[in-house]
Amino acid sequence: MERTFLMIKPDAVQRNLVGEIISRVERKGLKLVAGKLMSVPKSLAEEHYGEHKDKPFYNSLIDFITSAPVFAMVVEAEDAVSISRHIIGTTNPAEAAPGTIRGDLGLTVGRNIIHGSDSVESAKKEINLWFKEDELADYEGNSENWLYE
Ligand code: DAT
Ligand code: MG
Repeated sequence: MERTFLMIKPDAVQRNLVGEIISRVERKGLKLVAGKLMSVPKSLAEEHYGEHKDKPFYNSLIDFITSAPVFAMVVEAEDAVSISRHIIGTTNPAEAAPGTIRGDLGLTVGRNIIHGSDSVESAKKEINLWFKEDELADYEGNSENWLYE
């Protein structure tokens, strides 16, 4: 089993889409391991988006992520990282496929609804950055036999 980090961004929280998005994640078969609504300290936003420090959109990205609460999550599945990137859709909602979270719910790259870790390595890093060990629930899901062969 693999874990990944998802974060419903301020635009989606403000647009009352948290339930819709968690519902899509659950329906896909991803198991919720952790979740919390939180305001993001600037230092956390900067560490999370450190790889984009030199990009022209960096400052507005940090302003956006710290502008209102986010809903941070950890989910688990076989291939959780790539499966969740798949249901999230490509970075720019204007180009994201219909049926994906960004494709169905967003319009512009600066307001693209949700973050998902892009590799197993960054998932580990981001889970550690956003959650304490005791916030992660270790439990047996009830539907595994019907999700996996
Ligand atoms: P992703 O979130 O799909 O992993 P990313 O890591 O390349 O995309 O970028 C992080 C976030 O930065 C992205 O979700 C939205 C913002 N962003 C990316 N490219 C952008 C651009 N060209 N203009 C404005 N914001 C951008
Ligand atoms: Mg990314």
